[in-house]
Amino acid sequence: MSDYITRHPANPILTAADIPFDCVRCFNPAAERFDGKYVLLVRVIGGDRSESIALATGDDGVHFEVAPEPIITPAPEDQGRLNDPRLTRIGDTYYICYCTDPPSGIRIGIIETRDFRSFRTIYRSEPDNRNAVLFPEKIGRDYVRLDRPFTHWYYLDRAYDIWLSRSPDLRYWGGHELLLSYADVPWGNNKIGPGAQPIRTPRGWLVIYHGAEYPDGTDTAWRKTYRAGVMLLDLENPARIIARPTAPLLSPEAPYETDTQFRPNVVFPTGAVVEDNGRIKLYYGAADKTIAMAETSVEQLLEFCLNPPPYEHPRKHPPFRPPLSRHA
Ligand code: BMA
Repeated sequence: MSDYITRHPANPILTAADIPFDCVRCFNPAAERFDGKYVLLVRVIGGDRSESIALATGDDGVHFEVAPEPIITPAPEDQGRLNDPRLTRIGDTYYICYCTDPPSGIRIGIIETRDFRSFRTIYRSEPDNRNAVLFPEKIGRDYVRLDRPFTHWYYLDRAYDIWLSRSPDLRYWGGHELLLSYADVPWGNNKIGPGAQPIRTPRGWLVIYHGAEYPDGTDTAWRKTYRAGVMLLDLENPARIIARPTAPLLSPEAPYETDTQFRPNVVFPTGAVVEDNGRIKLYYGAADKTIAMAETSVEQLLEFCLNPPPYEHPRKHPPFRPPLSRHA
């Protein structure tokens, strides 16, 4: 509970028990509205560790019914790996950015659909990239996406930043610019990545992202903490950060977020639905096991960005290289 966001009392709103096919964990949902309903695309892990995406629909954004079969399954070259979808509606078309991480490399892809029945893959990146999300409209002449390429060379595999890319047609991507460096996020000394689809407001684009923090310089066991944060980007040039509170928006505290059964201390935001009155439902994976939702509003997030409260993060370990962002 904070001045800026409130967990829903029904959390977790979706668990493995709600999935009508083989599922041991479900989390990291994409979220949108379609045909008058709330739609979640849910990352599902089966008992044999297989991955697929389930379709959940509902009328109130809290209670969902899950379709009896997965609606998206990995392509043969994905070797069973397809996960962490993000949904963006542009006009009448819905675009699903997803990630695949077989041994041949971690890639992002874009699937388009108009009806959540037939799906067409329109783009696959080179390795290594993860966590892509599209802006809901063209900005200038281009479609714009945020993503998180990997920096393996030189910086000891621990320097993951958010980048911005542009495309005339969603198939060919270029104009890559660094948006935010992990080293600028005190609670993200390892990685950051874009989360939910950007939200247009009169003051700028609200972008909810995640940050991962190592307690120290090693990662031999699962000891990272994942939090959600928010920043405000310029409407015309979203590669420019207007405001970014130092404090996280949501940190793992609730029992379903700190649950030790699989990966404790994970809040992983992946989808947001904005109501006509400016209220926002933020959907996120909790402890890589269940799905939770927290409520906020455009007004609250703008207030958080533009009048940020003082915050000092108890840094557990310094970042592995200095900040690089131009606008932080
Ligand atoms: C990230 C991704 C997410 C996952 C998160 C927390 O690196 O793998 O799919 O939810 O870690 O484990």
